[in-house]
Parts: sequence; structure tokens; C-alpha cells
Amino acid sequence: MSSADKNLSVFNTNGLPDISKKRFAILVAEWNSEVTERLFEGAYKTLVDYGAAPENIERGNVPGSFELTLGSQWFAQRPDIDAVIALGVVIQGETKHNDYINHAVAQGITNVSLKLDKPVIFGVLTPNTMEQALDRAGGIHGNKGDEAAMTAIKMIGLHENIRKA
Ligand code: RBF
Repeated sequence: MSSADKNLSVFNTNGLPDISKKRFAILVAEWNSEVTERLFEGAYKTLVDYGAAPENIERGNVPGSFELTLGSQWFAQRPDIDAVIALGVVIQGETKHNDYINHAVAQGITNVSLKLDKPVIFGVLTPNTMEQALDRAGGIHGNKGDEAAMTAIKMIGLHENIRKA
């Protein structure tokens, strides 16, 4: 399915783990905050809807998506944090600058996840227009924040299953 057709808030929820004692950090970029706030609301609600305790969800803000990498690392370094969800919106502009940000953040978050050996979720929208961003932040294509939170839950479950095997 292409990302244009996908509804980001519709997922398979079979076999999800118990997350009532798991701790989550949600990092939110302030650039395009009218969108990133909606991503945060979606991620927070999804965690709570699927069993996370509100007191086990922390929020941190970073100025822009570029800073999501280091912010994620600071949270991921904490032994009590089970997963980090990094939320941002980089709208493709006329310069190449946005490509550099997207690439740096995707690579940086991957590195943090592997280094700290825990889920650090890339919840960054990279649309061409603000309208496309809003469509994916609680609009017709669902909410990328929901999807990022569900990805964190599923990765926690996968890790538990692999360790049990
Ligand atoms: N941060 C975002 O989260 N989304 C953006 O669309 C975005 N666009 C930027 C465009 C330019 C030309 C620059 C210089 C920065 C942009 N940033 C954006 C901010 C970036 O992630 C970072 O916070 C700053 O570059 C730090 O000075």
C-alpha cells in the first residue's frame, strides 16, 4: 500500500504486550507546532488507549526536528525508559535543506536506537505541503502520532517475545 492510501490510525492490534508498567518518552519538535501538537495528542492517546499509565508518559520539546536525535538519545539513555517516540514535521521546501534534515534525523534516530538497544520511533512527517501534513495529523489519512505510538508498543512486544523464546 502506498503511503498516500494508508490510514495511519488503522492497525492490526493482535497480540499486543501489556504496557501498563512501561515508560515512554515522547519528544516533540516545535517547528510546525500546529501539526506536531496533533501528532503528540495522537501518540499520547494511543499509548493510554492501549494500556500505558499517564504517569508513565513523559514529554520533552526540542526546537526543530534536527534536534530530535540528541533529545532521543538523552531519553533513551535512561534505564527506566522503555521506548522513545520522536515527533516532527519537515515540509519539503524549495531548497535541499529539508532533505538534509530528514536524512540526518532518520539516520540519527536509527543510530540511537541501535546504540541504546531500545525502540526509538521515527514519527516524522515529510510531506510536500502543510495540507498533506494536516491530512496525516488527525485528518483524512489518520495520525502519524498514533502510528508512531503503536510502533513503539509493537516493538516492545517483539522484544519481549524474542527474549522469551
Ligand atoms: N525543523 C523542522 O522540524 N521542520 C522543518 O520543516 C524545518 N525546516 C527548516 C528549514 C531551514 C531552512 C532551517 C535552517 C531549519 C529548519 N528546521 C526545521 C529547523 C531545524 O530542524 C533545526 O531546529 C535548526 O536548523 C537549528 O538551528
